[in-house]
Amino acid sequence: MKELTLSIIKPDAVKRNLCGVIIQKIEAGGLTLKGLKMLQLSREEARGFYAVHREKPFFDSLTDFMSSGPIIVAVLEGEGAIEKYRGIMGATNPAEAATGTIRKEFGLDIEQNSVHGSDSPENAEIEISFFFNKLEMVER
Ligand code: FUP
Repeated sequence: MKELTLSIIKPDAVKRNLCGVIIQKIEAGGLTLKGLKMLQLSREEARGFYAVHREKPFFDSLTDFMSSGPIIVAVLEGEGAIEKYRGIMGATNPAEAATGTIRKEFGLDIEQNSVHGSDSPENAEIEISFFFNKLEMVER
């Protein structure tokens, strides 16, 4: 089933000029770009995006990091896009991620792990609408 998911190229990866190679891996993995833009979240916006994690010990550090520099947000489309993209990303902790995954190749640590991807259809819908309106997503 064709599905949509939200991808974020995080500040650590944008800073190191890794946007191109990461998008290359996404496209080579069979996912199609449906929307794409660069922006920088405010601290409050980052806290809103990660609200589900607000009770976690890493919440303050994570949201400071996510608002520390520009990010690229993208809507990806494909067959089983949510699971497919999580496979391309690799495990949350780069040290545990499989060879060839984005997080294994580029992630610095469990916080600065280069990319985000939605983990369920419900969250994909919430996360896509956090960043994109209808005019910013193309039919293709
Ligand atoms: P994932 O879905 O793989 O991004 O992982 P989680 O939803 O478990 O975590 C969301 C984000 O919180 C991760 F991308 C990085 C951050 N995190 C930490 O900073 N420290 C931790 O111990 C766990 C997660």
